Amino acid sequence: MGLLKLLTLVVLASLAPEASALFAFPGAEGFGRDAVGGRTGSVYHVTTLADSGTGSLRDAVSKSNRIVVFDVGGTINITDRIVVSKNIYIAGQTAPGGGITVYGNGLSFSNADNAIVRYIRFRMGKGGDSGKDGVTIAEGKNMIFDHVSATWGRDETFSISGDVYNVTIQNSIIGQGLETHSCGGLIQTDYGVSLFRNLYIDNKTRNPKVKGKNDFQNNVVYNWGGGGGYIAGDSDGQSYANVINNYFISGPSTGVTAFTRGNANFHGYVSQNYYDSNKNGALDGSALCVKTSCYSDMDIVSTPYAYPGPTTLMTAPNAVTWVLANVGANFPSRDGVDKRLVSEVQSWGTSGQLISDEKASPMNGPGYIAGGTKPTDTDGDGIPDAWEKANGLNYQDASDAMKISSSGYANIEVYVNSLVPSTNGA
Ligand SMILES: *[C@@H]1O[C@H](CO)[C@@H](O)[C@H](O)[C@H]1NC(C)=O
Ligand SMILES: *[C@@H]1O[C@H](CO)[C@@H](O)[C@H](O)[C@H]1NC(C)=O
Ligand SMILES: CC(=O)N[C@H]1CO[C@H](CO)[C@@H](O)[C@@H]1O
Repeated sequence: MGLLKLLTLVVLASLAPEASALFAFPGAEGFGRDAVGGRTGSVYHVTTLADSGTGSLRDAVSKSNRIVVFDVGGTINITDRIVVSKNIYIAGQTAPGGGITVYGNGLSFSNADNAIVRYIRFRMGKGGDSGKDGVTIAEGKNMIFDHVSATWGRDETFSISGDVYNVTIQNSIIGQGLETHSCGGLIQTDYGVSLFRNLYIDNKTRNPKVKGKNDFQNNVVYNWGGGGGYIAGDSDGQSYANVINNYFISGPSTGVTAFTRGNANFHGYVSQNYYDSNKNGALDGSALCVKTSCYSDMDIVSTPYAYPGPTTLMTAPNAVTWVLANVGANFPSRDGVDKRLVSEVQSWGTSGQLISDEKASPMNGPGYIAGGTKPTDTDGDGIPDAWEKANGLNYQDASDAMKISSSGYANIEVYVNSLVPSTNGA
């Protein structure tokens, strides 16, 4: 090989990582971090809490290539399920007031390739379609869910099952699957799911149930029921999972150990997973032994799988502190349901329940979410005047929102991402 050709290759190789280093947003991690959302599309304003029609969330996600911002806050009551198109960035952090809760049925992200979904609550509830999930992904690729609160699924609450490639769920709450199924979710695909810093809570079973290629780090699992906490596969097929620095805390409904139903087909790299089984009102668990007996007969491997892991890995006790302080749709603020769930964990074993009707829960349904007022946006491009002025944009020119900035992100992405933290963990 000639020297020039070699040099060219070296230069190209050193450029390549930078070119691909533009993650979905600053702080996007794991298999789904490359999702591009609506970066090359247009801005769509959600202007109404109505279930359908112009300006509704349903309409917003019905066509691909959109960055969805919210001019209103509050509860969007839906009757039918919402089906999300490809290349959508749902920027829930732009909502005024108390943010956005979607209540009454679930959402499908099947084939919603390149979805970016942040700071929004999906609360399906008993009125949703029987036998359906709160959030479903049955096929598709490159999706990332960040600071999402998903509860009250009638089948699974958040389910990924099928030919699904490269998905991350991070900093999210998955909880209170409704009885009789009461499931956190199946997470089963051979093509990569990352679960980082999530809270799984009050599900009878599948918190989660994992099959395939999976990276499970710094999660907190609380008050799983008799069906199990982390369920390792349990049938044919081969699974390859990292299970690192998670904390499992038993609650009033818990009657089985943290890991169940593993077998020799489930290959797990396990490290420093804490288990507090005594329900004594204090967080005083300790690390599980690194033996198949502590991990329900899974095949324990000695090297971690080289998956795209979290930038900052916390110890399991530190992950509990961080997760409880930051998890879920916590911007502009946490709602009553999430506050209640976090307080259940903080009872360290004495409070929490599995429910069959969200109205019968202590929260009595999704609660009231304040509407708020959106900041002044003269040109209506989704970026408030104040931010445009402070950042060298023209508040009277709507065309600058979708222009790509020197960062590689569209200007509006720089704005929506600036509203919330760009790092995870501490
Ligand atoms: C949605 O339903 C709840 C009751 O479950 C109600 O309090 C709220 O006002 C409804 N929101 C809208 C926008 O209709
Ligand atoms: C999934 O991500 C990996 C990189 O982490 C990439 O090599 C692969 O092509 C992606 N798969 C799809 C279907 O996009
Ligand atoms: C075994 C167990 O804890 N089951 C619970 C599962 O969840 C429902 C509510 O979703 C409870 O009612 C069950 O007791």
